[in-house]
Amino acid sequence: MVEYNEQAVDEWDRKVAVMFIGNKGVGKSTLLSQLGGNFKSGFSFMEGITKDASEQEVNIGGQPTILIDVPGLYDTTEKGTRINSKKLTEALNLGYHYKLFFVLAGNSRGISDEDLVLMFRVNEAISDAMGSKVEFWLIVNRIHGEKELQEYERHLTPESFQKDLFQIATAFGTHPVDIRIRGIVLLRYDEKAVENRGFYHRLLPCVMAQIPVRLKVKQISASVGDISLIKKIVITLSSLGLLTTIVLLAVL
Ligand SMILES: Nc1nc2c(ncn2[C@@H]2O[C@H](COP(=O)(O)OP(=O)(O)OP(=O)(O)O)[C@@H](O)[C@H]2O)c(=O)[nH]1
Ligand SMILES: [Mg+2]
Repeated sequence: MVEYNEQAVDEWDRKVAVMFIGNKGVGKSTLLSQLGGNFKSGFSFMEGITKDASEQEVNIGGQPTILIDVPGLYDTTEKGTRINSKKLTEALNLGYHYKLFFVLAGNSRGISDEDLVLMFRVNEAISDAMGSKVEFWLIVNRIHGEKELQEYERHLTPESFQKDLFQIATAFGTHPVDIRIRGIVLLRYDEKAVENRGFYHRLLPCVMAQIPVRLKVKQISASVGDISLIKKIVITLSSLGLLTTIVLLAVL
């Protein structure tokens, strides 16, 4: 008689889901559509375009894969931000094996405060519930021009990102950094690439390489106040950095 281990069968049955997490307008829906989905995208100054989480099943590298599109996290209002946090948390708790990506938009200052605090809040919710490292890929989308691209190539590494996030986590409170960045994809702003799914070949290897994880995530506790708080922290940290440099120079 063959005995089935119900839990093992359940694990086997779980589908793989790709999820792009980021703030509004960074290009999450556009990039998921490049992977074969058909998600609504567009430009909207105040409100995000994607209002609810939605799923579409596609075939990636011969494997049926669920693409999950979610709203951007931070909204201009407290209520909107709370609703988005809830929807994002629910989407992370659907029970799939998740391949996780952070998407951020190219910015002349590297990683924006809004993107950094989003990653901190997601880290916090994951740390509370998982107690182990969870790997993400980082996609920097809409990089404008060769110079900006070179700046990213030169300065942004998984280690530099890890350091930034650790500083923010320390300044915000006590949370350990349980997010690990496996790799970084840099995508230049490109009208044609968006029209003809030209980013597919850049995204596919990362999706294939990413190891799916099972998640149990606590409620993400984002609030609009985070943005002004992080601005203060970043200013304090950079002035502390300046202070250290001045002290070091004085000692030398
Ligand atoms: N030309 C060009 N447009 C892009 C690129 N990436 C994103 N876009 C455009 O940027 C706008 C915002 O993209 P979305 O995919 O809707 O962004 P989102 O992150 O899903 O935004 P929300 O749903 O509001 O959270 C759309 O008009 C896209 O067509 C790019 O690399 N090149
Ligand atoms: Mg969207």
